[in-house]
Amino acid sequence: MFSTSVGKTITCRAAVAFTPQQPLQVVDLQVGPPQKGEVRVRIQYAALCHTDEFTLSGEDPEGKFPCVLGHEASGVVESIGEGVMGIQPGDHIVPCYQAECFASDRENQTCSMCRGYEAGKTNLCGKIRDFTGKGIMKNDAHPRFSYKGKPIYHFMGTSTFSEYTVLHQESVAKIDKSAPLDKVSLLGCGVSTGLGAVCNTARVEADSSVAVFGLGAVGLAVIEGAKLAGAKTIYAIDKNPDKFERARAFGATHCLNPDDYPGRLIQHVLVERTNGGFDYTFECIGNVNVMRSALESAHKGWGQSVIVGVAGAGKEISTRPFQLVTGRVWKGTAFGGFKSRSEVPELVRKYMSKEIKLDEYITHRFDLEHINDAFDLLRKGQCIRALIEL
Ligand code: NAD
Ligand code: DAO
Ligand code: ZN
Repeated sequence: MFSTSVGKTITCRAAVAFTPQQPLQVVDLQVGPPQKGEVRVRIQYAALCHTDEFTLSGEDPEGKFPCVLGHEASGVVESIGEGVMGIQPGDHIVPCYQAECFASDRENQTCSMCRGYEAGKTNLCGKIRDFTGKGIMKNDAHPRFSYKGKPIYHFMGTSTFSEYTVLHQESVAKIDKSAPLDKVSLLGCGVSTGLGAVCNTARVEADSSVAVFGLGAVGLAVIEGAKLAGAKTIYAIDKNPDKFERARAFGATHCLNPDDYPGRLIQHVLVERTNGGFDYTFECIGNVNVMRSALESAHKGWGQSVIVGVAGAGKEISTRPFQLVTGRVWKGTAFGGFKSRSEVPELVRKYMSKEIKLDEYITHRFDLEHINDAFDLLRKGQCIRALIEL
């Protein structure tokens, strides 16, 4: 089906972020053929995540402009470069901003974080990170995108707001072809992150108490994960009360708006109401003040607080050290601790067997030409996941 484009530059529609704080421009973009170790993908669906908006706002120190944003998506492999192992044209895939490298031959060694002793300690991969962080490809240190002869940078090694993108093979999770590509696109970021924060990072146990700060897709997935883990009490906290109905439907047992307690620190309200605080708390906003509230809402002696939200450039967290001396644990998570290429296919299987939700997170659908309308909804807090069909 793609035989005429193989080895050639493709011109396709893509939403380009030329400068921070400006609407994306949907233009005809050139996408070069995949080089050694690369995979060119026809993106089918791409959702908007808060992190895309964060980068477009100019807050992300790694945001390199002009670029193609987008990192939560699904698609079909159009062609592969030399040396790509285990991926074929026609394969259905989920791009993974958090890479994972596999050993395939002597030339394609794994990084130290993906093998042996260290591999059991982290899902972070060091193989292509230096390049994805700079918006370029490892093979020649250039981007594959160009517009009017000028380079357009990649974003998070994914750049999914384009009909075609080029990925390092380390960023490609091959999935079951019978899975609906619209739904499983969400497994590229928000839902996987929330579920993994619960089951991999915190390891929430049955009958425990949980507080979730921020009820976007990530926070809802934390609620879903906590319910699956058998948590007895799940507090859902957000300044937007419109988020409460869905949070309850996902499994929240209590909903709370900090604005209903003027003049009080929300951690004091929560500790009082729960007779000492929670076993596990999750910050899913990216606000350093809320990160402190989440830590201080964790129970003295054993409570764990997980930072999931991404804070603005230069922001720092603080608390009184005595909060940690007295046994609270502060942690963070990237992609929920999942090893992306190995574990995304398993998450797809869980969706197919109805063990996890995805449909319920999709609140809006747009075509690529209307992507800025989707960003407006995200900024106003009016969508959970808006899906762009490409
Ligand atoms: P979102 O914008 O859809 O949801 C955030 C929610 O927080 C909204 O409901 C909003 O009303 C609420 N909120 C904002 N300020 C608040 C406050 N002061 N108190 C209480 N509630 C408040 O975002 P999302 O897509 O769910 O992402 C959440 C965060 O997770 C973002 O920071 C995103 O960058 C980050 N993220 C991290 C990872 C990771 O791997 N660590 C992965 C995906 C997303
Ligand atoms: O330095 O190896 C590394 C990992 C960097 C990527 C971590 C990203 C975590 C948060 C991303 C926000 C969601 C898209
Ligand atoms: Zn690696």
